[in-house]
Amino acid sequence: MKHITAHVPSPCSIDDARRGLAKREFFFVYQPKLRMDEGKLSGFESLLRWNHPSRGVLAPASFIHLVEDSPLTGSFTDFIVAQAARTLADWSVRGYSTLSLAVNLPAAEIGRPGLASKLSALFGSHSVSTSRLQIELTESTDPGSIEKLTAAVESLQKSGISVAIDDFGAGCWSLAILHRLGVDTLKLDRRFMHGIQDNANSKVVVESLIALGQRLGKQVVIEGIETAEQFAWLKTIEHIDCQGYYISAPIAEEQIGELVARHGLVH
Ligand code: G
Ligand code: MN
Repeated sequence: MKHITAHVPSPCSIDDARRGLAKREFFFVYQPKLRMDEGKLSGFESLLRWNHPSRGVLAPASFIHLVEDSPLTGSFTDFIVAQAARTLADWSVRGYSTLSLAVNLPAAEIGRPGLASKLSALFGSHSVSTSRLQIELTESTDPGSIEKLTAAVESLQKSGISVAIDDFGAGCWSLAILHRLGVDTLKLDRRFMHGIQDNANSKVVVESLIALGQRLGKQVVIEGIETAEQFAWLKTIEHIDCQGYYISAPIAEEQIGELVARHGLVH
């Protein structure tokens, strides 16, 4: 007798990711950014998680390599931006209209033709201004040509969307292309904050990178604030945003109200 067995994708393969997306196993957590000199929230970053049926909740590091440069990339981008539009629309209803939301997209994805007009239409349908969306370019994959990337960044900015370089200084391309890429924000890689209290040189590096970003007219975000000492030091620097476990770990959507109540919002 012939047995017919259903095809079960092996765990954490691209087929499994496709299955998980269809089954709504992917969700988002949100990590706040604090405008340090005002002590108020300026926005959140949405971070993808996979509630995997056999492996539990997974962070992007353990699955994003399956998605990037695969036929699934576009579906994930669509999922990420659709959720961002819904979340921002919900925040408007709740009166959090100054909060921005940052999403993470691989540099190669933002060059997708028509992304800017697609986002304008999507945000329009939710009556949300595109100016509340920020795209964080992650440099985990090959960004392709600088000319194409520059053009893609400009077309997003023309549609009102701001663009950040994520994990700035961690990889090889971000410093080399900084003078050519007109991004709005630099997010310093959290490794710069590691052991900063014990090393005078690390402090000089961070201060210099902040000055570099600010002299280029960019908003600077420092990631990876984990201690009271780091927090107290960064509070003395004007107009930077900070993110890290000391302020808050990434939280579920339902906990956002609590955080807004605790810190208040920037104007
Ligand atoms: O590079 P990006 O900012 O997109 O990475 C976000 C990831 O970093 C999240 O998955 C989050 O859990 C983690 N993260 C957030 N804050 C901190 C922190 O203060 N320290 C460390 N080590 N990791 C953090
Ligand atoms: Mn990020």
